[in-house]
Amino acid sequence: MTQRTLVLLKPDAVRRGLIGEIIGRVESKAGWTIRALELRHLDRPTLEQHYAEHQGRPFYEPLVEFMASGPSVALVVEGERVIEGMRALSGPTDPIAAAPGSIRGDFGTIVRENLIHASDSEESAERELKTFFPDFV
Ligand code: RTP
Ligand code: MG
Repeated sequence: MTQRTLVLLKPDAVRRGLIGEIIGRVESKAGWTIRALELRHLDRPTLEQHYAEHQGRPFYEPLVEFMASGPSVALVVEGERVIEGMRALSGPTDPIAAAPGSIRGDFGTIVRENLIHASDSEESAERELKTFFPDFV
């Protein structure tokens, strides 16, 4: 089942020089391809829309601040079961709970600064691809 998903390398990943390392892991998965890629400093309206489900939670405001603190890398990745696969490659939200071998497990310690976002379902992927790459999809 070929799918597309929206991936963001968060500002901590860009600041720490981990773009190549993370993209290398994505490219290494058999048959997955990068269909779009851009270094982009995300603005507040985009982030508020992207994280609307978390509005009102205590971590929402610091999360939006962090995500607006520097450039991210936005990607469209296509391939076999890529939505579930990118979530597995990323690891769970808390990097300390993430297994070594996953991106968050190998490089993260802080829950907020957990390096990467990947769409969590087909519905989220469709919505997020429209938000971040409206001309592409
Ligand atoms: P994402 O949406 O960024 O792909 O991450 P996720 O699904 O694994 O986690 P989610 O629950 O959707 O949370 C979104 C992002 O908010 C930050 N966060 N901070 N307690 C906290 O301080 C806290 N909880 C979540 C993380 O950056 C998380 O990825
Ligand atoms: Mg999420």
